Amino acid sequence: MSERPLTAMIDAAGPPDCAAYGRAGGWQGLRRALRDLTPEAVIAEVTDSRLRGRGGAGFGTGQKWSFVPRTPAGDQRKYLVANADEMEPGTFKDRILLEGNPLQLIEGMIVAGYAIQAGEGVIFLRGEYHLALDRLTRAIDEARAVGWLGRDIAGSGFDFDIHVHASGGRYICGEETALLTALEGSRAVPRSKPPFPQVGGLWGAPSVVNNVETLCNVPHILANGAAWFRALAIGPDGGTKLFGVSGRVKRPGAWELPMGTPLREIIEEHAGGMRDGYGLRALLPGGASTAFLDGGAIDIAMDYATVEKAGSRLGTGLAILLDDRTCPVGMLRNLEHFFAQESCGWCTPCRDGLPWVERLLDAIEEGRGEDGDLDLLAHHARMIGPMGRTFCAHAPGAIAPLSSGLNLFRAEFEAHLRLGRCPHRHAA
Ligand code: L3W
Repeated sequence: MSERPLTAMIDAAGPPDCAAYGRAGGWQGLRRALRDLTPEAVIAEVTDSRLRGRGGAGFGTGQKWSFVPRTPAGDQRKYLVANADEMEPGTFKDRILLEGNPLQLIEGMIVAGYAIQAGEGVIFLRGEYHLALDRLTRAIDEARAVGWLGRDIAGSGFDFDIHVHASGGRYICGEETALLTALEGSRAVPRSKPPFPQVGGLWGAPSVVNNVETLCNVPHILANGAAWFRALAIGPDGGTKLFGVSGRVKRPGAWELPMGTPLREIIEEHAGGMRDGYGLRALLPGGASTAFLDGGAIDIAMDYATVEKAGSRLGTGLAILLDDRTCPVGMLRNLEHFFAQESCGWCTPCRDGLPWVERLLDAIEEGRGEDGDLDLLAHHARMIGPMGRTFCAHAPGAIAPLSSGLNLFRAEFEAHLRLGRCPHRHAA
């Protein structure tokens, strides 16, 4: 039993085939689920493990599965969707799992499909992930050929198959309801919730959408038990997590570590610390749509509750660092440019508000800022930041770095206005 189960089989030689996967411990979780457990017992085991969604929101996985209505045996018009549309800036964890060990995801999907009694699984894959598409397609074909997919899997009477859908390429497709709309062939705009996908999802049928990393944990929970999974973590959550760092560190990358690993250990030991001549100014702990934390907050544990208490969110767990030689206003401008460009345009506050935010940041960074611009930015943040003003979390996610940045970088913002230029750019 590996203490790094998600990445134990990932190496430079490429992904294992079905036989090698089995020799290294694969298929045990699925065998146990199909042979020994009812769907309800699988859900109970996953709930007991404290696995929470690794896409960013951290919703309890077993709880999410439990919302799917039970239907008579044989009625399998339900869907299990793997969200592999990894487009969050600074986040590159699912790619490692997809390219490194696609069978782990496939096994997790079959177990999840059995738990909710779905007949079909879909992998919604980021369009640019060409190598992952190639490896997933091969792995699915091989799994089908040897009987792990298709009818009557391992003599259990359970039928399940998986298809891959390569995304047309918009950030909003990673939002679960927009993803389902895209799969149905329509323009990818989010739907209002409720109904949640678990009761009214793909083609109106009960559907569960889980992140790739979430599903990759499932075979290990079933093979080794919920107590083993809980014990992998430090603190209140279960399991390990792919944590990562980008920015001016010596070794940017991602590593599988216990849930709750101290942020200082991730940055200083695994990422090698800041590059010579650079200090840590602030960081986004879990992707571009999380709030900035001051560099002084480095001594927190990377678990959901602790990061929230510190004023941000664990998000995807891949931190983006801002160093002390890069302009925070310029960084925010880049982030808001991305979010404004990727707004799907469905709700007015998001469609019109984010480009306005971007224009204000452009002006301030280029020395054209005016008195009152900071108040106007704060006003926009209040208008479009709170959940519930828009159909989905895109605008609130976009506003998280802005609101926190306006507080944390107040002096830098004011210096731009006072000097009529970016102090960082001209000092360089
Ligand atoms: C039933 C309820 N189900 C919530 C389910 C819901 C969904 C999950 C999370 O994602 C995150 C954000 C960013 N009854 C339920 C319920 N659910 N209440 O739980 O739902 P929610 O609404 O909390 O979040 P969300 O809108 O699904 C927002 C992150 O996504 N993000 C980007 C992530 C990007 C990646 C990537 O590229 N790999 O992950 C952007 O906002 O962190 O927390 O399934 O159905 N009452």
